[in-house]
Amino acid sequence: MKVLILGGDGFCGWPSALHLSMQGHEVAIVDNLSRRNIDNELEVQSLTPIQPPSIRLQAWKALTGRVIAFERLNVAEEYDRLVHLLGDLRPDSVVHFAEQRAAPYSMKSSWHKRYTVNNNLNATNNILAAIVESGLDIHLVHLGTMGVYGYSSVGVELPEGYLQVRMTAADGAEVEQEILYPPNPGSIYHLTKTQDQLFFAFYNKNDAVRVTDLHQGIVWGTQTRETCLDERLINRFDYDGDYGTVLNRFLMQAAIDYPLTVHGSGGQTRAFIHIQDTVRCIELAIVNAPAPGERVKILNQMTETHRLIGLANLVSNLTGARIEHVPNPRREADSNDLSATNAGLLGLGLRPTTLREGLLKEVTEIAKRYTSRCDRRRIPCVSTWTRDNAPGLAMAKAGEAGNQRMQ
Ligand code: USQ
Repeated sequence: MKVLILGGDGFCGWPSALHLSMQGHEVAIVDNLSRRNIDNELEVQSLTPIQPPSIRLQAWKALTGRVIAFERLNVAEEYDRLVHLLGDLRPDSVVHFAEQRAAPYSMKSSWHKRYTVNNNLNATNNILAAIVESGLDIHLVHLGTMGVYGYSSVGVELPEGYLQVRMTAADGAEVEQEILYPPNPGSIYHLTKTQDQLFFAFYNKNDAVRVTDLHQGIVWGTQTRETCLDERLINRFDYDGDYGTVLNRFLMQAAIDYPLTVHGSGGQTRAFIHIQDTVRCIELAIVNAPAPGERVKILNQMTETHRLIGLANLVSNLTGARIEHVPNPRREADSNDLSATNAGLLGLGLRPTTLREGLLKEVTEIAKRYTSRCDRRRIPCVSTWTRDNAPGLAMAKAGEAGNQRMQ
C-alpha cells in the first residue's frame, strides 16, 4: 500500500513510518518540523538524541534498502501544496498525526490555545477537503484520543465512539438513535480532537470519505523494533512538564533520582498503550479500512487502564524512587474510575504489550543512558489550567489573604 504520514517526524509518526516501511508499504512523510521548533521555544530537547530528518532517512535506507520520501509542508496552512501532493503520490491511506498533541502546551496562554485550535482544526479540515478535491478514494486514519470521552466510565465500559440512545417522541413513541459518545474534553488540545470527530462525521456523510479515528490512550515507552536498529533512528523521549507524559516522566524521574511528581492524590485513572502497540495499531487500521459507504470507524487504541498512584508505586518499588504529591496544575477530577473496551483492535489482531512485560526497565535504562541531556529545570509542570491554580498566583493570593488578616 502507498501510505502518506502527516506528522511523520514526531513521537508516534516516526516509529509508525519505519514500521510501515518495514512491513513493505511505500511510505512518504509530510512534516513541518513544528515539534522540533516547539522544543526551541520551550528551551528543552528530547532526552534521546534524535537526528534531523535527512540523517534519519539516509540511515534507514542504508540499513534496510528501503526509501521513505519526505516533504516539508504545513498541513494547516499550505492547502494547495497538499492537494498537489495527494495528486502526485496517489496514496491509498493518509495517516494524520499533524496536530499539536500536548494538553499542557495547549493551556499555557491565549496564544497557545489559539495556535492549537488553528493548527489542529485547519489541519484536519484541510486534509479532508484535499482528499475530496483530489477525487481519490483515500482512507484517512486519524490519531484521536481517549480524552474525547472525558475520564469517567460512569459505571459502564466506554464504547468505541458511538452510543445508542433512546428518547421519547411527542406522540409518546420510543425513538432510538446512535450518536457520538458525548464529548467531554479536559483541555483545549482535547477539545480540538472532539471537534475533529465532527469533521469526520460530516465528510463521511457528505462525501463518503472513509475514515478510521483511533482514540489513543497515553503512550509509554520510546523505542520500537525499528527505532532500535541504529542510534540514528532513535525515537524522541519527552520528559518536560509540557510534553512529557506521565509514565515516561515517572520512569525518567526515577532514573535521574528526582521524586515522582504525582499530581494531587494520584487517584486519576487513565488509559495506556506502549509505543510498539501504537505502530501495530496504525498498521491494523490501514489494512482494515472501512468499506465504501461505511460510517467513521472508531477504535479505542489502548491496552490497559491504571490509576496514577498505582503507577507511581510500581515505579517506586522497581527503582526505590521517592513519590511526591505536588499541587495539580490542571482542572481535573482528583479521582476517577475508567474502563473502556478495545475489542475492535483486539479483534483485528492486536496482542497487547502490557506493563508487566519488563519494558518499564528498558525505558529507565534509556533514560539513564541519556541523563546528561536532561535539564532538571524543565521537569516541573508549570502550565496551569486556570489563573487560580497558577502556583505564583496562588502564593500571591495566600499573601494577600495574609495581609488582609493582618490589617
Ligand atoms: N500527571 C501527573 N504527574 C506528571 C504529569 C502528569 O500526575 O508529572 C497526571 C496529569 O495530571 C493527568 C495524567 O497524569 O492526570 C495524564 O497526563 P499526561 O500528561 O500523561 O497525559 P495527557 O495530558 O492526558 O495527554 C497525553 C498525550 C495526548 C494524548 C493523551 C491520551 O499528550 O496527546 O491524547 O495523553 S488521554 O490521556 O487518554 O487523553
